[in-house]
Amino acid sequence: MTADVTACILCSRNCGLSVETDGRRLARIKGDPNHPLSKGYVCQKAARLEHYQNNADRLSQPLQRQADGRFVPVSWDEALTDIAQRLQAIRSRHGGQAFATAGGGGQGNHMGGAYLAQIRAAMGSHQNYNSLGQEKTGDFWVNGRLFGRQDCHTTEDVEESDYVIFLGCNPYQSHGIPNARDTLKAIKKDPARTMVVIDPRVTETAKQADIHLQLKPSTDAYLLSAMLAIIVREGLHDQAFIEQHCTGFEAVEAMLLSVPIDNYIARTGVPEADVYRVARGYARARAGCMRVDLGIQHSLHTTLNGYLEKLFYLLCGHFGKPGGNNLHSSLIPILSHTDERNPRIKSSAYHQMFPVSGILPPNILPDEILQAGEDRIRAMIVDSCNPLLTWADTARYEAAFGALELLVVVDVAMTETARLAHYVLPAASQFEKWEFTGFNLEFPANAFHLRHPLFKPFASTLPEPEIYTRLLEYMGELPTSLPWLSRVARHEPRAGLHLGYMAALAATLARQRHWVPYAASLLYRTLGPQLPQGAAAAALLLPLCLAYANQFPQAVRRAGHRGNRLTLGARLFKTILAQRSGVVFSVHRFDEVWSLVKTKDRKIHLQIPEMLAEWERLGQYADPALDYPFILMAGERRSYNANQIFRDPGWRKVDHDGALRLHPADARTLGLKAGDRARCESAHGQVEVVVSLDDSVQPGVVTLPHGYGARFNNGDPQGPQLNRLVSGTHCDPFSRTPYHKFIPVHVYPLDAADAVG
Ligand SMILES: Nc1nc2c(c(=O)[nH]1)N[C@H]1C(S)=C(S)[C@@H](COP(=O)(O)OP(=O)(O)OC[C@H]3O[C@@H](n4cnc5c(=O)[nH]c(N)nc54)[C@H](O)[C@@H]3O)O[C@H]1N2
Ligand SMILES: Nc1nc2c(c(=O)[nH]1)N[C@H]1C(S)=C(S)[C@@H](COP(=O)(O)OP(=O)(O)OC[C@H]3O[C@@H](n4cnc5c(=O)[nH]c(N)nc54)[C@H](O)[C@@H]3O)O[C@H]1N2
Ligand code: SF4
Ligand SMILES: [Mo]
Repeated sequence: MTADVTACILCSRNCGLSVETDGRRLARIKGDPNHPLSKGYVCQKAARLEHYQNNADRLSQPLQRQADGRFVPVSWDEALTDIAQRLQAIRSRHGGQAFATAGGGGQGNHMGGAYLAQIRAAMGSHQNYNSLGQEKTGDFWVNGRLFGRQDCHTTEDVEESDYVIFLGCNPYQSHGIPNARDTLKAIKKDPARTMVVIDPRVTETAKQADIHLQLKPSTDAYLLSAMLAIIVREGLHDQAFIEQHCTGFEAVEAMLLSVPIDNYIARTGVPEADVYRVARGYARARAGCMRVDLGIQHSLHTTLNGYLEKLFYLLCGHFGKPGGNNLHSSLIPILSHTDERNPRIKSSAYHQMFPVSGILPPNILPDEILQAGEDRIRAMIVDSCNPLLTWADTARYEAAFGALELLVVVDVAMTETARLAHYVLPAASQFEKWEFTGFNLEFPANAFHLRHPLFKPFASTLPEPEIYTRLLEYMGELPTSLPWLSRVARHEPRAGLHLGYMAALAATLARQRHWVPYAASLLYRTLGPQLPQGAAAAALLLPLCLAYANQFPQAVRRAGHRGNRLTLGARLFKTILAQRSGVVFSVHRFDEVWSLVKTKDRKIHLQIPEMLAEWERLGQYADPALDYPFILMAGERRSYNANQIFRDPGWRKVDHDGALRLHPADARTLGLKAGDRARCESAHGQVEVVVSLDDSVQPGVVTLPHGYGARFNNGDPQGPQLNRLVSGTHCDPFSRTPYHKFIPVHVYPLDAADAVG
């Protein structure tokens, strides 16, 4: 047994882990007390990571699909030669936009995405589809308008807040906030602090709350409008804050004065007194804070919800202070800024959909492959993503991916998506390579964890940095050796902190401008081999650390790092490489939030015409009058689901079927008992489910977990394949993010004889 440290890869918290390894096994897993953010905290899921590391679906060699559908092993050289040639042919015949990527990183791995982006650059493609485009891009778009750039990302200081609202999120299960269960317990225990949950279900978090507003599904826009209107009409908004920091309040105020408060509250089904109590309580709090997630991002009015939620804390002045909502700085730029009003930003061919933060929405992808005629997407690389199960409309994805001229899947395991690929390329697992994520979203103190490998990769697997660098070389975009840069890196004195190398790199890129997009691979090939312990892939962090320290020298120094203008970033890089449990890289002051606002006047622009127009329309929508007796919330986070990261169903200690939660009164009407099988049918498709009786859901509402339905070891689907129920058009008209939490369905009892085929 060997003791070591790493991090959990199952959700964006990436809690530090202290592990014991036994050969190729993760034998014991506990929280790492030395991790700067999680400080020893873990939830029950981390202990099961051995099922990710070792299971029957792990890939061990490159595979090529034959005409008869069988996969045969091929060498890396054969696979990459053929892929490179086919990509080049598609680029010269149809242009770069005929190529797209999907994924590029999951909950624990963003290293590969930086290298994959280079293939898009080589192809001249802007088509980047990933899962953020099916949940968060509406939010990012609103940030772009309010704060000036779409990468102005907001965070929440839940720990210091005295009035926390959890809106459409269930941190007890999904986490998303630091050390969620401990943090919730601390708020609950403190009589001076208030916890409000706004959720249609009595969730595990709602059970801990002081106040639960159990609204009807997808009525958040009405509830938020009513609360904002109450606040402004009662003069509880923070006029001094608005005057000093915002523009455009008049338009928002005019809208709020016209909101029919009683009517909107009635639509939500929440008792009126509770709505007034929360509006007043939050507005008057010393430090109010809002945490949101899929409950408002996978439900009706997604983008408007994001706008209203942000108005909530901005109008109350709960922004830019301890215990409020804030912006944060980023070491790893996982988001970019692609304002659709800029004529240089390219839209998709068929839907003419614009990217947000550089990301296109998965809901349009099948049409961009199947409907766009000559301008269609013909080739794709899918990395760290399983769209067949995770993106809306499984059947349509099967057709679309089946129609591609070239589909390459880079994954650690044989997935449903991989089964459709021409080439399946086996990646080393996240415990077999250097990894990190860009999920460093904290303010004022922010931390970064570069994880080192615990195990050697399987013989014929490769880490993504090697896969994509080789592909660039096979495509002739980069030479296989760069003797001068390599020599500079090799002969640099240790005390030089790689600054001589950086000057040489800059000189090289000034001469060879077409290599600029390939800086990650250049660093990997030339500086990489000189880094300690084989950390070659992490070389790309050097320029990021230099840029960060250059931009925020005081924040880096406050975090305890030393150095002058030139050396501070390079030292930070060295510390990140050396510190195996993670590093605090910045400590901001709260007033620095204003330097993170990127509008020209450094003010927050409250008036967003598109949102005001949609807000105006809100009053005209009828109650969604439906021919279906139930609303399905498709994609609940539970104790034993973790996206599609685990394939072996044996990882689950409970809820093996991913059961449908059904209210006991509804079960009686339908004649269903716990454990019975049923058919859940939407306008679009159907899945077979096992029923559990549960009075945490409202009558007329049912829920299913996501993360099920994998065909482990080529067997039958384990649990519901949710995305068979959803059409790609069931989405927010603006951001095109899916309405997974509002799917009208029927539930029919199933006889043993008539299984869903
Ligand atoms: N255990 C576990 N944790 C995870 C994951 C996982 O798969 N499993 N996935 C991770 C990922 S990728 C993400 S994005 C996060 C998501 O984390 P969350 O968004 O917190 O998780 P969900 O359970 O999908 O949805 C949150 C809540 O929204 C509520 N809800 C449904 N409809 C509405 C509505 O109309 N209005 C409101 N206000 N609420 C509504 C649901 O009842 C649910 O309690 O979780 C992360 N953490
Ligand atoms: N109906 C419905 N659908 C949903 C949701 C929902 O609530 N309802 N939730 C959505 C949300 S919020 C999200 S974020 C998505 C998540 O869905 P996806 O974006 O598809 O991502 P994951 O499930 O995290 O990861 C998928 C793949 O990464 C692979 N993988 C793991 N480690 C590595 C590695 O080191 N390298 C490579 N190359 N591959 C690796 C795994 O084997 C797995 O196949 O699902 C979405 N789908
Ligand atoms: S699943 Fe999330 S909260 Fe749980 S241990 Fe892993 S990273 Fe931490
Ligand atoms: Mo997500």
